[in-house]
Amino acid sequence: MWHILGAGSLGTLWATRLARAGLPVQLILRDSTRLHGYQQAGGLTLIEQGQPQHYPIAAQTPDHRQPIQRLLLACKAYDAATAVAQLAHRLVPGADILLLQNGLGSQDEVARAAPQARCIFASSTEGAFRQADFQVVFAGHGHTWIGDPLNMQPPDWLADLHQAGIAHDWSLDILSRLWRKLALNCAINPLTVLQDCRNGQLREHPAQLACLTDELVELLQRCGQSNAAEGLYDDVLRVIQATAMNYSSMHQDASQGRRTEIAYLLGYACQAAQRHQLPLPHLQALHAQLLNHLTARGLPCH
Ligand code: NAD
Ligand code: KPL
Repeated sequence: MWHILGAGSLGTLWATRLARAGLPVQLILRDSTRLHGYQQAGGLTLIEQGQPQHYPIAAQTPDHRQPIQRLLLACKAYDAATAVAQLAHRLVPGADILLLQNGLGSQDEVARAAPQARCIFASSTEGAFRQADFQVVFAGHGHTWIGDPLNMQPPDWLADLHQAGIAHDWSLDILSRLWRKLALNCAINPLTVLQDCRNGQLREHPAQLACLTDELVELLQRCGQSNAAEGLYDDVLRVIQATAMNYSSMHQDASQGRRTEIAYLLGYACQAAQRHQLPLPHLQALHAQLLNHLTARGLPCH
C-alpha cells in the first residue's frame, strides 16, 4: 500500500501513475473538510498533453487508524515535519518514508519527527502544477533520483515505480544531488524574484550570476560536497537557457502570494555558511534582500 500525503502537484502526479499501474494507493488529506471536497470531486484528475484522465483513488484523513508501511511525503518542505509528526503513531517500525521535498533541512526535521522510520530522499526534475483543486497538469517530463545517505541498499518497491512508468534511478549519493539542485535554485530563483523576470532574462546579469556561483562553489566545497560543485556555473547557464521562458518556482510562489521554500534553499545555504564561519557576502546580501522583499509583501520567511 502506498500512503501518499498531500494531493497537490507532485502528490497527484505520483498517486495517479501508481494507481493506473494497478498499485494500491491511499491519499492522506489534511482534514475532513478537504476530504469532503475531494469526495465531491470524485477523485484526482491528471492532465497529460491536454488530455484529462480521472482516477477515483481512496482517501482518508491523518487520524485514520490504518498502519502505514510506506509513506510518500508530497507536501512543501515547511509542512513536512508537522505532517509526519501527525502520522508518527501510524508508522510501523521500519516503515519507509519517501521525501519529495526540494531543498535541504526538511529531511533532517522529518527524521527527527519519525525516528522509527527509514527516510529515503528524492530529487526530481519532473514538473507539475495545479490547474484547479484535485486537477493537476503534468507539465514537464523529468527524472527522479532516489537515495538514502544512511543505507545504500535500494528498497524493493522501486519495482513499483518502474511498473508505474516513473523515471527514476537509485542514487548512491543523493545528498550530492540535493546540494547541486539547491545550488542551482540559489543561483537562479532569488534573482528571478528580485528582478521580477523569467529565468532566461538572467542572461542579462552574468556578473551577478558569476559572483553567486563562485560563493556557492566555496560553500559546497566547505560542506564536503566537491562533486556537487563541479562545473556549477556552466550548469546554471544551461538551466537558464533550457528554462528561459519559465518563471522559477519561487517567482511563481511569490507572485501568487504563496509562501516560498526560501528557508530550505537560500536560508539553508546561508546557515550552513555561518556554521562553517564562511563569509559569503553576495549570497548573504541576496538573502537579506529576498527576506525584505517577501516581508514587504506580507509573505512568511521561515
Ligand atoms: P503543492 O503545494 O502543490 O502540494 C502540497 C500539498 O500538500 C497541498 O495539497 C497541501 O494541502 C498538502 N499538505 C500540506 N500539509 C499537509 C498535511 N499535514 N496533511 C495533508 N496534506 C498536507 O506542492 P508541490 O508543488 O507538489 O511540491 C511538493 C514538494 O515537491 C515541494 O518541496 C516542491 O519544491 C517539490 N517539487 C515540486 C515540483 C513541481 O513541479 N510541483 C517539482 C520538483 C519538486
Ligand atoms: O528548479 C527550478 C525552479 O524553478 O525551482 C529551476 C527551473 C531549476 C530554476 O532554479
